[in-house]
Parts: sequence; C-alpha cells; structure tokens
Amino acid sequence: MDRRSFLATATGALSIGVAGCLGFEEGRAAGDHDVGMTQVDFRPEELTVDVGTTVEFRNTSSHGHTVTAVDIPEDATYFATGEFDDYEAATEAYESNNGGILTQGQSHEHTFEIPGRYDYVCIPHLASDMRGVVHVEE
Ligand SMILES: [Cu+2]
Repeated sequence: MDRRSFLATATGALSIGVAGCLGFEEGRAAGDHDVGMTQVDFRPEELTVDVGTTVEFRNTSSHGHTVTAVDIPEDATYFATGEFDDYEAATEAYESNNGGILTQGQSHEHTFEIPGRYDYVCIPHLASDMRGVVHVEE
C-alpha cells in the first residue's frame, strides 16, 4: 500500500472514530500532519511509510503527550519529543520536569531513514497503553 492510499484509509477510519468532532476533521482535511492524538490514543496507531519519509506527529488533543521511541531497528536514529538520546533519558526528563511534553497544537517531526518497525509510546499515558507503530518500508 502506498502512502497516499494508506492516508486515505486512515482518514476514513478516523472519520468514523471522531464523527461529530468538526474541529479535528478540519485538521485532518488540511493534510498537514501524519499522526494525531486523542486524550489517550495516537491516531492512527499504525502508520506505514517509505524510507526517507518525514512523519509529523501533532498533538491534536487538549492533553499533554510525548512521542517517545521504545523499540527501533538496529542502526536507526532514536526519536523522542524533547530530542532525548534514549528512552531512559526521556523518562527521567519527563519524571523530573515534564520534559518532552507536547502541548495542544505542538508537533514533532522525524525522518525515518532505516526500514523496519518503530514502536513508540506516550510516557504519561503508558498506563492507558497509549502506543503507536511506524512501519518503514524500502
Ligand atoms: Cu499521552
């Protein structure tokens, strides 16, 4: 599935999930981010892109979230809101001073250069299982 058809699919699913939420729909229609956020979910939870794609994660909710990689391919560049070097650093920063939090409307971009599966989480909503996956294909 190419990026365009995936996005079309994701948007379709989103329309069902947030029917009646006009503001969010307008945000999607602008096509200016790839992964949005609800109170305790990434939307979509899984995204498939080609190598070299820059993905924009945007906090489309009123709650604070992080985008923090937990499991990425060997040799891939670590990514996290707050630009931390690894998961431990991101966790410490969040626990000490809310480091890495994206507030409403803020975005974080990452360019995926290595194929494979990238699992990420929202640290403050781990208890709600707020997780996402980016699949990067050759
Ligand atoms: Cu969150």
